[in-house]
Amino acid sequence: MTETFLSLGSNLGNKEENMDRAVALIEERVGHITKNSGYYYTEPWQMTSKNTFVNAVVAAETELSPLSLLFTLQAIEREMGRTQKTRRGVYEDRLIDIDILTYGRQKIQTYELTIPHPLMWKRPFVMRGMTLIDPRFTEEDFQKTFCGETQ
Ligand code: PH2
Ligand code: MG
Ligand code: MG
Repeated sequence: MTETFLSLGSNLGNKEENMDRAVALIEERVGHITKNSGYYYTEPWQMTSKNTFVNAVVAAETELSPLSLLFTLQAIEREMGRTQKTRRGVYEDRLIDIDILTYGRQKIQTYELTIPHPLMWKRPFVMRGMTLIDPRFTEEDFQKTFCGETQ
């Protein structure tokens, strides 16, 4: 069993309902959700859009391998109607986006996956969820916990 932190976001359609559905599907297919930041509202970060986001961070206990986890999350996104992710490298509005932040303490760098998520420290909409889960999480603590002392 491995604890994985996931970031969720929606800025199209019925955002809260999209998030509820994604959380239910994660619980069903990924594993039991043990930590949940709850929903919070954020302005689009590094993208031009008038659609405010609903974001959340959750942690689930999973038996899936990192790659199966990725494919499972991508299947959930597809089933929920997500089409393209970026257009010419620019972030698009989306019904649902689920990103893997961490997978245990593992560092993974393959063609498909970079874990921990390389941008998580820079993204206020992710760090807000982390600190809602545990107010003691600072970027420094998190780096130590998930990336080792030296990074
Ligand atoms: N996701 C992005 C880019 N920008 N901004 C907010 N507020 N919330 C997001 O989930 C988000 C974003 C890329 O996936
Ligand atoms: Mg994303
Ligand atoms: Mg994504």
